[in-house]
Amino acid sequence: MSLRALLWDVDGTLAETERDGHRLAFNDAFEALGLPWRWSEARYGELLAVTGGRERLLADLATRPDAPAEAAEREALARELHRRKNLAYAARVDRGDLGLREGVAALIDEAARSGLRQGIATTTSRDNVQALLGRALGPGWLRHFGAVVCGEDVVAKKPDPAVYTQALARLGVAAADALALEDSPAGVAAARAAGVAVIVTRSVYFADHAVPGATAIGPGLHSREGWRPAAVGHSPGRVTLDDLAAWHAAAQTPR
Ligand code: XBP
Ligand code: MG
Repeated sequence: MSLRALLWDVDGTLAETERDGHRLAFNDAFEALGLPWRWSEARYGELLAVTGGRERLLADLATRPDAPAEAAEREALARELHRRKNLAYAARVDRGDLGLREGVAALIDEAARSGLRQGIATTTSRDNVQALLGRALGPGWLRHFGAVVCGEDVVAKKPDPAVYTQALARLGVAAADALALEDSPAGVAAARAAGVAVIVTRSVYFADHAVPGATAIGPGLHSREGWRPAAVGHSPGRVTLDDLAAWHAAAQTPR
């Protein structure tokens, strides 16, 4: 069992999209529909327990006395808000508000040069992935990824393992030969349920959360410092494929 594929989460892992992108875009959508609601950073952090933007809206609407009482009306409102949120998100990405986290582009590039397969396994939509990666990596971004599995491709979103099992199937790689990169407890649970080892790059919203099942946890790919267990590479600098291969190998060893 050797490391043959990297499976990337998007939101929180490739970029800090939640606080600086989706949250603000949801607020843009509330404003555009003349609604007085706004999600603070803290409230959005609570709502992230619900994966999926439309599902998150429905969870919030269920708590609001000034939201429509009828379930069908709430559904329609959530759909329209979510549609507008995604347009606002794309506009924010397009004007350069959301760059990739440091170390991400270098690792994608290193993995590609080393012949590793790479896939995306995300709860968000293909349009949102296209907006983010098209802007960050350029129009040829898709050539790095043999599988892009998004929220609309599966019946159940994370923590369900479906995005991971589909990505593995499309890449033709066994779960034991892949490593997932995630930031959230739900994402880690999804990868583990698919039998894939996971490393966690802490994002702002999940900086302190317990993440049971992770093979390694650290502050981000930009630095080898602060990782548990420690990265194998001794020089300071970014996390490299050697570090990932060592964590992956350790995860395969029965304890
Ligand atoms: C990401 C999500 C998504 C995004 C918003 O989770 O839960 O819902 O917050 O995107 P993960 P959509 O990083 O674990 O994949 O509005 O397109 O759902
Ligand atoms: Mg995430």
